[in-house]
Amino acid sequence: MRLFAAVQPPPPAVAELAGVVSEVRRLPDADRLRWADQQGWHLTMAFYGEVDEVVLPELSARLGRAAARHQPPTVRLAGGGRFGDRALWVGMSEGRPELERLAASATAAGRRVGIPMEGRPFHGHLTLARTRNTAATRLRPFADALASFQGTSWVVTSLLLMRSDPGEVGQPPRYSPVGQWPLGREPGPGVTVEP
Ligand code: 3AM
Repeated sequence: MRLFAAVQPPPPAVAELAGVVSEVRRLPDADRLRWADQQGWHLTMAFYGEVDEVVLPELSARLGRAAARHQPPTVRLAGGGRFGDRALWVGMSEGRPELERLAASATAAGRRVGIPMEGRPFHGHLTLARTRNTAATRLRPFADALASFQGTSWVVTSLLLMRSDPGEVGQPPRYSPVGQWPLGREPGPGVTVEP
């Protein structure tokens, strides 16, 4: 299964961002983009790629211990940007150093269970939309429209292990949580890990 570690904004932060995104989606050509489903909005901490299920218990244990070592950071989503004309994202104005450290721990957890981790630097973004392979759409107007966005701050309370499954043709991938661990304290018996 295709896995990555992430943190997710809480419902009020999702609602706030959804309001801004609905404005941005009124721009010309917005319907040519593949907009991420807001239920799956996340900040990626580490990308593991295709991982054999047998690794899941050890990866989960390591992610739980890593999460426990990090105090819950306060983060704020702000501004917009793009990766070339491939992906449109909202950035962060608060909490980036803390999330970068959490991302380093999530990356180390993957490496220790034998996943070949790429050395991509942490960026600190929440992907909102991707362009379709077949249609070249300029993302700059969308990124510009997000430039003045300053979200309300929120506290990251947990680290998630997410599974990514390909969506229908033309649709974004579907993300589902496989495990979730609290930040700053030992995981209790209520932790869910579903292979
Ligand atoms: O939604 P974002 O952009 O934060 O871009 C992919 C997505 O992150 C990223 O993993 C997340 C879930 O798919 N991703 C995909 N392939 C990747 C790779 N080879 C990758 N990140 C790093 N290396």
